[in-house]
Amino acid sequence: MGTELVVIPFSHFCEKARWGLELAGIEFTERRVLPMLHMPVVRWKLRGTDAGEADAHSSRFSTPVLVTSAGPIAGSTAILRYADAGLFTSPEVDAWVDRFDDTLGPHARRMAYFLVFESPGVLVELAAANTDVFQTGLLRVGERFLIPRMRAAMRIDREGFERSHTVVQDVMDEVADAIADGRPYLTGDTFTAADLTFAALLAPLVLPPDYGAIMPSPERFDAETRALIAETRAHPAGELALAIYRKHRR
Ligand SMILES: N[C@@H](CCC(=O)N[C@@H](CS)C(=O)NCC(=O)O)C(=O)O
Repeated sequence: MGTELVVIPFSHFCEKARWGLELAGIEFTERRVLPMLHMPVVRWKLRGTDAGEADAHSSRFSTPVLVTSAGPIAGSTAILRYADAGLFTSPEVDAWVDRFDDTLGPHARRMAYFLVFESPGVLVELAAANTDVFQTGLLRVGERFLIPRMRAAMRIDREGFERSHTVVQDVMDEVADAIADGRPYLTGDTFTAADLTFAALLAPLVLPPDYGAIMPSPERFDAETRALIAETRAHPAGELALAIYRKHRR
């Protein structure tokens, strides 16, 4: 059996792993599952191992999981390290990656889901574009149960959105400060895991054209959301994320 990456296709943590594997030229197939449907699949893939770890924002059975002939590897950073340990060039890089995983990732996700849930039809469109007819059909009938569950699990409401927006802005300002001397990458002249992680985890808010799943176009959202996307893209940290996508994602 070949190497398989279990993903929630539009998830930015999954994009981070997928990007790392593609960049390293590792052959793999994707098993694309919708939120909640990921649970039995990941449980099965991790059976008999102690791989996977819950954290403040995700369960032990979260995606991505890479299933290799040597066993499963759970978590986007472990998969990125497996794909190319050479991207982790210094303790400074490790620290940025940890910071993005712990703050930018969960908070950008909460913002993105909030915006999707406020835009009727977008979640089903995401499923249709990135999974199969069966899962899309299930979502069509189950959406009204799934969305409240996801809202409760990740505290996705207007107040949470505002709080997360502040956190994301703080991280973006920190990134802008780090590159204010004109350096092309977060830690200097070399592209590292910090840059890849930052770009992938900010991606749902800047919607880069080369994202590894089909995402909604900004036109699919209301004026307020389109303004937020434009503002995020124009921020020096948003510009960095888009530049990293342009240079390193194909
Ligand atoms: N720290 C984990 C976080 C992964 C994560 O939060 N994955 C989300 C998708 S964006 C997920 O599968 N959530 C469902 C769950 O936690 O069961 C990583 O870097 O891989």
